[in-house]
Amino acid sequence: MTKTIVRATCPHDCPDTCAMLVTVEDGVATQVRGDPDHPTTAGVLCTKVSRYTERTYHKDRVLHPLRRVGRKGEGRFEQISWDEALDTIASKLKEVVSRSSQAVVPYSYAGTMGLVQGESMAMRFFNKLGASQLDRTICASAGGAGYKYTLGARIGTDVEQFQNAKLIVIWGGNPIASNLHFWMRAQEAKRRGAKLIAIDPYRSLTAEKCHQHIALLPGTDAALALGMMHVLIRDALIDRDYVEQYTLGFDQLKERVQKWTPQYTAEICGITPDEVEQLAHDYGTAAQQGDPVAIRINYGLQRVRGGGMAVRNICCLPALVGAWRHAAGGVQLSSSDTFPKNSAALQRPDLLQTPVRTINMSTIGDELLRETSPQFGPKIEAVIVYNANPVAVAPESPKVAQGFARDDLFTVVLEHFQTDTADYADIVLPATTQLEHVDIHATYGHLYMMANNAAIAPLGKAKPNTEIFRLLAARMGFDDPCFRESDDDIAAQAFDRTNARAIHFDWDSLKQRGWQKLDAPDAPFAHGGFPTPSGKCEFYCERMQADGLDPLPTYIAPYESAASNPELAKRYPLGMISPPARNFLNSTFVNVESLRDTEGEPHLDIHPDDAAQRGIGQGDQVRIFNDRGSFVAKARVTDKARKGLVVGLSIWWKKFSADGKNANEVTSQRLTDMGNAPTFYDVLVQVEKA
Ligand SMILES: Nc1nc2c(c(=O)[nH]1)N[C@H]1C(S)=C(S)[C@@H](COP(=O)(O)OP(=O)(O)OC[C@H]3O[C@@H](n4cnc5c(=O)[nH]c(N)nc54)[C@H](O)[C@@H]3O)O[C@H]1N2
Ligand SMILES: Nc1nc2c(c(=O)[nH]1)N[C@H]1C(S)=C(S)[C@@H](COP(=O)(O)OP(=O)(O)OC[C@H]3O[C@@H](n4cnc5c(=O)[nH]c(N)nc54)[C@H](O)[C@@H]3O)O[C@H]1N2
Ligand SMILES: [Mo]
Repeated sequence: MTKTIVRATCPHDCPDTCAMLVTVEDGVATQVRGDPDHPTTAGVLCTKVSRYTERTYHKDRVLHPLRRVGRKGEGRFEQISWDEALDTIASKLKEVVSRSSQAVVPYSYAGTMGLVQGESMAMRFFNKLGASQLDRTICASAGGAGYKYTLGARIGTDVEQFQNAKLIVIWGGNPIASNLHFWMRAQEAKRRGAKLIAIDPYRSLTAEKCHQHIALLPGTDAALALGMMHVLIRDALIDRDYVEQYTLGFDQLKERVQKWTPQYTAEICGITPDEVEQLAHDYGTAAQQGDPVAIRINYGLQRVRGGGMAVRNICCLPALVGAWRHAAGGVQLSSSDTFPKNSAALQRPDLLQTPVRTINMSTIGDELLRETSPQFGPKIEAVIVYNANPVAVAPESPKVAQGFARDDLFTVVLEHFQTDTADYADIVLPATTQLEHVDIHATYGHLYMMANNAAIAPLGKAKPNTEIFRLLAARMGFDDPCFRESDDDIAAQAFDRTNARAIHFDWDSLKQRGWQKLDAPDAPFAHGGFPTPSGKCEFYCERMQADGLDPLPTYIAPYESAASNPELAKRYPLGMISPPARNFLNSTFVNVESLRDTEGEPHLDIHPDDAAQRGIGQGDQVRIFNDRGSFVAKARVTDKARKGLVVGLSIWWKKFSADGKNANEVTSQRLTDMGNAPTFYDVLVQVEKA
């Protein structure tokens, strides 16, 4: 028997991007565990990924190319050969391109975060083809925009510093479920005497374990940050020296926050004035005593109309109190921009001959249902989906499903499994999992470049995304040398070695070692140096004004809330959010039995008063609905959900629920204030016993 240990990287869309050690016995991966030497992984994988072999060897893996034989959505397919599949796709694409190349649309997100399997060969292919570009907005673009306006780039506090903080504000995140290795640091800080505060409308697993939980109304975070700034300035809890040297627009900010008294703030946020006062005082006083104060902003607060502004306002806080002076102070949203990714080499935008339109992935429902028009261009005729499951995850799912059901649409899906989206495909192509291919990773939650070696040979007839697009490129007659590069060739170009942060990057040694930290400073903004046009933290931001936004921090109310839309709230009085379930990764892993069994079935958490008003008891099947659609779930009557709010942990595959639907039946395609992102948590519904 041969037994080897292979260095790999978790590919999933999670800030933690763990270093994995894969045990391979006689060509079979038998165990996946966290690398004990990797500082952020620290030998620990989440429950989901420690079951990665169950997913790779799952009996339902798609291991052959398939052609649809049933109706779209029905899920009946037959096996075909790779030659037949690729010939069918190439001839169909040539036909569509002869009318308009922009009628072809790629649809991908972060099924794998790998730079090789995630973006390289596929992007090159679509650039060369002249397909529509895709704006990849479904997750992080609202907050990303707000962060960049204020601080210049997505660079922040290193996760490895958080254990040294004396106060940690966990803002709009549930790290026990979705950012476990940050939570391990926060726990260490707690043991060393730090205070942990969660800001979340829901008593999540994390909120439950913090010292304090501020359960504000969804979509009101921007207001809370304004209220905090009011108190900090009023009570002189600011770092005058830092503000003077390294920020822009303090006087205008001071005037702006004048009206944001604790009383006014509290009314908007649905909390008490004391909570506003105390939060600001905890934060400002600790900072003034010289203690590191850190904020972990996550994604929960971004999925509402004013999501971008909320992140922007919060990003003003550390500069105001001088928290950036400490390595363990400041704010972390994402570490993405610390990585000097060489996107031009990976994606080859130069292959695109003429300018093309951009389709927003977050409104794919509307996009698929649009006719040809002078404003929007040609009707979409072909979609190639990879690394994504839009029929389950995109907002306003009834329209998404209707769009994918169009008989005159040609759909190809590259997948591991027969997902809700794959059910609508004309051709399904079997893709390899992370154990079967090579990749290199940047991350959004720590500062290590990560390598993934192939642990085992591809199962069945599966091929890596790169190889599939290589073969398609050859059939389309694309002969640029970049379409012949190997996965190793591509990985070797992933980071820009002329950038000081990646000066020591070398693919061959990274592959052997598994991971390597970027050469980045510990306290990135201790002495200012913000990558904004002014070089300062911009309380006042001219770029925002140029983009038609308020240049100063402000509050943008949700589209759908009792306060902002009382008419709608008469019919649909309950807010609804659908954040990630602990045992799923978006819609990935929902089909892994051991994990689905732990989650049970789709649930809806509802406050006892709201349940009683509707005659709903513990465990009742309920119907959740609004003008866009409806879905059913089992009621969990609990005060974890604040009154007026229901919570449906997600993202279920539609086909695993009682009525073949999920939470996205009722979410809307309206977009955020900046970044063109979806507003998944900006939803009013009514609930009734099913
Ligand atoms: N186990 C697991 N881990 C994951 C994922 C997963 O599906 N499962 N998904 C991954 C991905 S793609 C992402 S983007 C991240 C997302 O993970 P997080 O960044 O943690 O974001 P969410 O889970 O969307 O929301 C986190 C918390 O925000 C709260 N929230 C909702 N609305 C608001 C609001 O208006 N204000 C505030 N303050 N809080 C609000 C929710 O109640 C929830 O408890 O996690 C990644 N990690
Ligand atoms: N209601 C509601 N909707 C949401 C959210 C929410 O909180 N609530 N969260 C939103 C967020 S934050 C995000 S990021 C999106 C996530 O949306 P998606 O990025 O679509 O994520 P997944 O649902 O995990 O689907 C990824 C798919 O990629 C496939 N895949 C993985 N690796 C590979 C590979 O190497 N090759 C190929 N071909 N396929 C691969 C997996 O099998 C999986 O089916 O969902 C969004 N939708
Ligand atoms: Mo996400």
